[in-house]
Amino acid sequence: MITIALAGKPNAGKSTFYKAATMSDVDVANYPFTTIDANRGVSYVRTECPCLERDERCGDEACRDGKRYVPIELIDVAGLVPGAHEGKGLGNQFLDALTNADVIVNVVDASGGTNEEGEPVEVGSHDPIEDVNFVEEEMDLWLAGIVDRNWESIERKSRSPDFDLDDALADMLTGFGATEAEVAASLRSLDYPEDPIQWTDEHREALARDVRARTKPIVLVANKADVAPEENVARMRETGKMVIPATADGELALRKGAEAGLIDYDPGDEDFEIAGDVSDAQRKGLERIREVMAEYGGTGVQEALDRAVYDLLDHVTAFPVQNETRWTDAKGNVLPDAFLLPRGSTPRDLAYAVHSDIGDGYLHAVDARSKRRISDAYELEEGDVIKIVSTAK
Ligand SMILES: Nc1nc2c(ncn2[C@@H]2O[C@H](COP(=O)(O)OP(=O)(O)OP(=O)(O)O)[C@@H](O)[C@H]2O)c(=O)[nH]1
Ligand SMILES: [Mg+2]
Repeated sequence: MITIALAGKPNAGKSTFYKAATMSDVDVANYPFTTIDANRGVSYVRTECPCLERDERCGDEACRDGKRYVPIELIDVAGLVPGAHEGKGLGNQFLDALTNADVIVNVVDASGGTNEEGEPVEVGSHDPIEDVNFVEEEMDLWLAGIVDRNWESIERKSRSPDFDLDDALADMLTGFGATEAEVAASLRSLDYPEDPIQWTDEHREALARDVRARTKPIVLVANKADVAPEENVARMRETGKMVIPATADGELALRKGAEAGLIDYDPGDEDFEIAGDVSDAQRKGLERIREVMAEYGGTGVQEALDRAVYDLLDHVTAFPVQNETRWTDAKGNVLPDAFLLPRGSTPRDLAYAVHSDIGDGYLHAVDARSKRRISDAYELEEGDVIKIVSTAK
């Protein structure tokens, strides 16, 4: 499963985002370091369900009237302060929690109402731009530290006649979630001495920064958009990075309201409708959230997850079925599964994602829309419905 980690300064709203996105009960409070141990849970990215092309909607939890929710793993970690890679704040234990993340969502308090350490200050008095780069910087330097600490063993291995630098570095960096191909691409983009003994700190740091950028891309969430001066969001956007304005608090209120039957709202909707009896105070709160949604096209929580997976990681959703006419599995469930795969994946990759036996026994695949057999080299596209023919059941 794809893993998204929420990182950022203390008190920025990471746990609120997590709570809204997973609907699990975690501590949220207006002071730094509320979260100490990482929270892990299941959340979803939203896409269009192929059932929209058919007469009937799927009608299960994962598909709400054609809005399809595909599971991902979400991690909420302790707040990070500048110098964390050297042990400041809660230190680098939480950086370890980021090792198995595929993508990072950096939750920034765009309101400027918390300082560098996450302590509450007057709204607008801290410049959120300062919080944009330091997460990246801390991750880079933390990885550089790991590379440094492991370098002696690389030097030792380099004395062996069959030493290969690519392989040795790939071995060292797989723990960080880097694939062999990513390490090779990094090395191609850098200038360095052949002999590891001649590498300097600068060489190692350049490698760490490049590998980090390839393996842990970052989406910025401009949180607390409900109280943030508009110019703060605009200035965050001027950095050229992917920025999603959000109100995690607002999303949490909407999800709770929907659960209680007070409103009609599905995560990622741009608006909601009041459907139950609400008090005047509730109505006022909801209308305030609606204003923020109108300004930014939604609460931003679902959008941040979607953009992380579909844009930054460039994944597509494929729907394997057993019956290519009815789009069902053996039990008759319509479009029972959805898999997220990197763009460029083939039907065989999908078969392996379903089960390694199905992958091993892969014979061919059929496009359930055209009912035609598709080639082994076909690259899956968003929303493909695929029947896999395999010797395994
Ligand atoms: N106005 C506003 N406040 C928010 C929003 N999201 C979170 N908050 C508040 O910000 C404070 C911190 O929220 P948390 O979710 O605990 O922050 P955190 O980043 O997990 O903090 P640590 O665990 O200490 O690192 C709480 O008082 C939240 O209610 C938002 O969208 N708007
Ligand atoms: Mg927290």
